[in-house]
Amino acid sequence: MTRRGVRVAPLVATLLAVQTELGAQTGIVSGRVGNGGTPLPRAAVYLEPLDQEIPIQPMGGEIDQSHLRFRPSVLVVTPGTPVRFLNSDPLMHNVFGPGIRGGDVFDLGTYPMGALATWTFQKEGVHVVLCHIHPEMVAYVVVTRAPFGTVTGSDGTFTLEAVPPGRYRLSIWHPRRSRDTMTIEVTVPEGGLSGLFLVLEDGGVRQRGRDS
Ligand SMILES: [Cu+2]
Repeated sequence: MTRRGVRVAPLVATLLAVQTELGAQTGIVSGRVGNGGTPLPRAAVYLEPLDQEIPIQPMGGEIDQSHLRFRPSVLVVTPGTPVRFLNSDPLMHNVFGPGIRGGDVFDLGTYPMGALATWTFQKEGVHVVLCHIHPEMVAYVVVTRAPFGTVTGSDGTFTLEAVPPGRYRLSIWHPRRSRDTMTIEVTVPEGGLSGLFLVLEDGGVRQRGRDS
Protein backbone atom coordinates (compact mmCIF):
# COMPACT_ATOMS: atom_id res chain seq x y z
CA MET A 1 0.00 0.00 0.00
CA THR A 2 1.28 3.44 -0.83
CA ARG A 3 1.95 6.12 1.74
CA ARG A 4 -0.99 8.02 0.40
CA GLY A 5 -3.22 4.97 0.77
CA VAL A 6 -2.19 4.52 4.38
CA ARG A 7 -2.95 8.13 5.21
CA VAL A 8 -6.30 8.16 3.47
CA ALA A 9 -7.59 4.90 4.94
CA PRO A 10 -8.42 6.11 8.49
CA LEU A 11 -10.40 9.04 7.12
CA VAL A 12 -12.41 6.80 4.80
CA ALA A 13 -13.04 4.38 7.64
CA THR A 14 -14.38 7.21 9.77
CA LEU A 15 -16.64 8.52 7.04
CA LEU A 16 -18.14 5.12 6.34
CA ALA A 17 -18.54 4.16 9.97
CA VAL A 18 -22.17 3.62 10.95
CA GLN A 19 -23.94 2.66 14.13
CA THR A 20 -25.29 -0.88 14.27
CA GLU A 21 -28.39 -1.80 16.21
CA LEU A 22 -26.16 -2.78 19.09
CA GLY A 23 -24.54 0.62 19.06
CA ALA A 24 -21.14 -0.71 18.08
CA GLN A 25 -19.32 1.30 15.46
CA THR A 26 -18.62 -0.62 12.27
CA GLY A 27 -15.69 0.09 10.02
CA ILE A 28 -13.62 -1.03 7.10
CA VAL A 29 -11.36 -4.07 7.30
CA SER A 30 -8.68 -3.71 4.66
CA GLY A 31 -5.23 -4.91 3.82
CA ARG A 32 -3.31 -6.89 1.30
CA VAL A 33 -2.42 -10.49 0.61
CA GLY A 34 1.01 -11.59 -0.49
CA ASN A 35 2.57 -14.83 -1.65
CA GLY A 36 5.97 -14.37 -0.12
CA GLY A 37 6.87 -10.81 -1.10
CA THR A 38 4.66 -10.78 -4.20
CA PRO A 39 1.17 -9.23 -4.17
CA LEU A 40 -1.47 -11.90 -4.69
CA PRO A 41 -4.37 -10.84 -6.95
CA ARG A 42 -7.49 -12.98 -7.37
CA ALA A 43 -7.52 -14.24 -3.78
CA ALA A 44 -10.97 -14.71 -2.27
CA VAL A 45 -11.05 -13.11 1.19
CA TYR A 46 -13.97 -13.50 3.57
CA LEU A 47 -14.76 -12.86 7.22
CA GLU A 48 -16.97 -14.96 9.50
CA PRO A 49 -17.86 -13.77 13.02
CA LEU A 50 -16.81 -15.99 15.93
CA ASP A 51 -18.71 -14.32 18.77
CA GLN A 52 -21.83 -12.75 17.27
CA GLU A 53 -24.58 -13.30 14.71
CA ILE A 54 -24.40 -11.03 11.67
CA PRO A 55 -27.16 -11.25 9.06
CA ILE A 56 -25.99 -12.10 5.55
CA GLN A 57 -26.69 -9.63 2.79
CA PRO A 58 -27.30 -11.56 -0.43
CA MET A 59 -24.28 -11.06 -2.66
CA GLY A 60 -24.48 -12.17 -6.29
CA GLY A 61 -22.29 -11.21 -9.16
CA GLU A 62 -21.44 -11.16 -12.79
CA ILE A 63 -18.73 -12.84 -14.84
CA ASP A 64 -18.06 -11.62 -18.35
CA GLN A 65 -16.44 -13.62 -21.11
CA SER A 66 -14.15 -11.16 -22.78
CA HIS A 67 -10.99 -11.62 -24.88
CA LEU A 68 -11.24 -15.37 -24.30
CA ARG A 69 -11.17 -15.10 -20.51
CA PHE A 70 -13.68 -15.19 -17.70
CA ARG A 71 -13.53 -11.76 -16.04
CA PRO A 72 -13.33 -11.75 -13.12
CA SER A 73 -11.96 -15.26 -12.87
CA VAL A 74 -12.62 -15.43 -9.11
CA LEU A 75 -15.92 -14.30 -7.63
CA VAL A 76 -17.27 -14.49 -4.06
CA VAL A 77 -21.05 -14.84 -3.65
CA THR A 78 -23.55 -15.97 -1.03
CA PRO A 79 -25.58 -19.19 -1.55
CA GLY A 80 -28.84 -18.85 -3.45
CA THR A 81 -27.88 -15.61 -5.18
CA PRO A 82 -27.79 -15.62 -9.00
CA VAL A 83 -24.55 -15.25 -10.93
CA ARG A 84 -24.85 -13.81 -14.43
CA PHE A 85 -22.53 -15.05 -17.18
CA LEU A 86 -22.21 -12.64 -20.11
CA ASN A 87 -20.57 -13.05 -23.48
CA SER A 88 -18.83 -9.89 -24.76
CA ASP A 89 -16.70 -11.60 -27.41
CA PRO A 90 -17.66 -11.68 -31.10
CA LEU A 91 -17.78 -15.48 -31.03
CA MET A 92 -19.61 -18.29 -29.27
CA HIS A 93 -18.84 -19.17 -25.66
CA ASN A 94 -20.19 -21.87 -23.41
CA VAL A 95 -20.54 -22.00 -19.63
CA PHE A 96 -20.56 -25.25 -17.72
CA GLY A 97 -19.74 -26.64 -14.31
CA PRO A 98 -17.78 -29.92 -14.46
CA GLY A 99 -18.45 -30.82 -10.83
CA ILE A 100 -14.80 -30.84 -9.81
CA ARG A 101 -14.32 -31.59 -6.08
CA GLY A 102 -17.97 -31.35 -5.20
CA GLY A 103 -18.69 -28.24 -7.29
CA ASP A 104 -21.97 -27.88 -9.19
CA VAL A 105 -22.64 -29.83 -12.37
CA PHE A 106 -24.46 -27.67 -14.91
CA ASP A 107 -24.39 -26.49 -18.50
CA LEU A 108 -25.79 -23.09 -19.50
CA GLY A 109 -25.37 -23.85 -23.18
CA THR A 110 -23.41 -22.10 -25.90
CA TYR A 111 -24.36 -18.54 -26.76
CA PRO A 112 -23.27 -15.55 -28.88
CA MET A 113 -22.02 -12.06 -28.11
CA GLY A 114 -24.49 -9.98 -26.15
CA ALA A 115 -26.29 -12.95 -24.63
CA LEU A 116 -26.16 -13.99 -21.01
CA ALA A 117 -27.19 -16.91 -18.82
CA THR A 118 -27.63 -17.25 -15.08
CA TRP A 119 -26.76 -19.93 -12.55
CA THR A 120 -27.59 -19.90 -8.84
CA PHE A 121 -25.11 -21.75 -6.64
CA GLN A 122 -26.64 -23.20 -3.46
CA LYS A 123 -23.72 -25.19 -2.03
CA GLU A 124 -20.95 -23.53 -0.06
CA GLY A 125 -17.50 -24.15 -1.46
CA VAL A 126 -15.50 -23.48 -4.60
CA HIS A 127 -17.26 -24.17 -7.92
CA VAL A 128 -15.15 -24.50 -11.05
CA VAL A 129 -16.65 -23.00 -14.22
CA LEU A 130 -15.37 -23.85 -17.72
CA CYS A 131 -16.14 -23.24 -21.41
CA HIS A 132 -16.53 -26.27 -23.70
CA ILE A 133 -15.21 -24.31 -26.69
CA HIS A 134 -12.10 -22.82 -25.07
CA PRO A 135 -10.51 -25.34 -22.69
CA GLU A 136 -8.09 -22.73 -21.33
CA MET A 137 -10.92 -20.64 -19.89
CA VAL A 138 -11.60 -21.19 -16.19
CA ALA A 139 -13.39 -19.30 -13.45
CA TYR A 140 -13.93 -20.05 -9.76
CA VAL A 141 -17.06 -19.08 -7.87
CA VAL A 142 -16.47 -19.14 -4.12
CA VAL A 143 -19.81 -19.58 -2.35
CA THR A 144 -19.83 -18.70 1.34
CA ARG A 145 -22.26 -17.78 4.10
CA ALA A 146 -19.70 -15.35 5.48
CA PRO A 147 -21.33 -11.91 5.82
CA PHE A 148 -18.27 -10.16 4.38
CA GLY A 149 -16.42 -11.28 1.27
CA THR A 150 -14.40 -9.93 -1.64
CA VAL A 151 -11.51 -10.69 -4.01
CA THR A 152 -8.08 -9.05 -3.97
CA GLY A 153 -7.29 -6.60 -6.77
CA SER A 154 -4.26 -6.60 -9.06
CA ASP A 155 -2.12 -5.14 -6.23
CA GLY A 156 -3.27 -7.80 -3.75
CA THR A 157 -5.38 -5.39 -1.72
CA PHE A 158 -8.87 -5.99 -0.36
CA THR A 159 -11.54 -3.92 1.42
CA LEU A 160 -14.50 -5.17 3.44
CA GLU A 161 -17.01 -2.54 4.54
CA ALA A 162 -19.29 -2.02 7.55
CA VAL A 163 -17.71 -4.70 9.75
CA PRO A 164 -18.79 -4.58 13.41
CA PRO A 165 -16.10 -5.01 16.09
CA GLY A 166 -15.46 -8.55 17.28
CA ARG A 167 -13.48 -11.69 16.67
CA TYR A 168 -13.51 -13.16 13.16
CA ARG A 169 -12.17 -16.04 11.17
CA LEU A 170 -10.55 -14.54 8.06
CA SER A 171 -10.32 -17.06 5.21
CA ILE A 172 -8.24 -16.83 2.05
CA TRP A 173 -8.62 -19.03 -1.00
CA HIS A 174 -6.57 -18.77 -4.18
CA PRO A 175 -6.62 -20.80 -7.42
CA ARG A 176 -2.92 -21.65 -7.08
CA ARG A 177 -3.55 -23.24 -3.70
CA SER A 178 -6.96 -24.50 -4.64
CA ARG A 179 -7.04 -27.47 -2.26
CA ASP A 180 -6.75 -25.34 0.85
CA THR A 181 -8.65 -22.49 2.35
CA MET A 182 -6.26 -20.76 4.71
CA THR A 183 -7.63 -19.12 7.83
CA ILE A 184 -6.41 -16.78 10.50
CA GLU A 185 -8.21 -15.25 13.47
CA VAL A 186 -8.44 -11.47 13.61
CA THR A 187 -9.95 -9.11 16.17
CA VAL A 188 -11.63 -6.05 14.68
CA PRO A 189 -11.78 -3.03 17.00
CA GLU A 190 -14.52 -0.40 16.88
CA GLY A 191 -14.16 1.61 13.71
CA GLY A 192 -12.45 -1.13 11.71
CA LEU A 193 -9.00 -2.43 10.97
CA SER A 194 -6.82 -1.26 8.11
CA GLY A 195 -3.39 -2.14 6.80
CA LEU A 196 -3.53 -5.89 7.45
CA PHE A 197 -0.66 -7.65 5.69
CA LEU A 198 -1.35 -11.35 5.20
CA VAL A 199 1.23 -13.66 3.72
CA LEU A 200 0.46 -17.12 2.38
CA GLU A 201 3.06 -19.70 3.32
CA ASP A 202 3.28 -23.46 3.18
CA GLY A 203 1.01 -24.62 5.93
CA GLY A 204 -1.14 -21.54 6.17
CA VAL A 205 -1.42 -17.81 6.34
CA ARG A 206 0.54 -15.56 8.62
CA GLN A 207 -0.19 -12.01 9.63
CA ARG A 208 2.92 -9.93 9.08
CA GLY A 209 1.60 -7.13 11.24
CA ARG A 210 0.19 -3.88 9.93
CA ASP A 211 1.34 -1.67 7.09
CA SER A 212 0.66 1.60 8.84
CU1 LIG B 1 -15.31 -19.82 -24.59
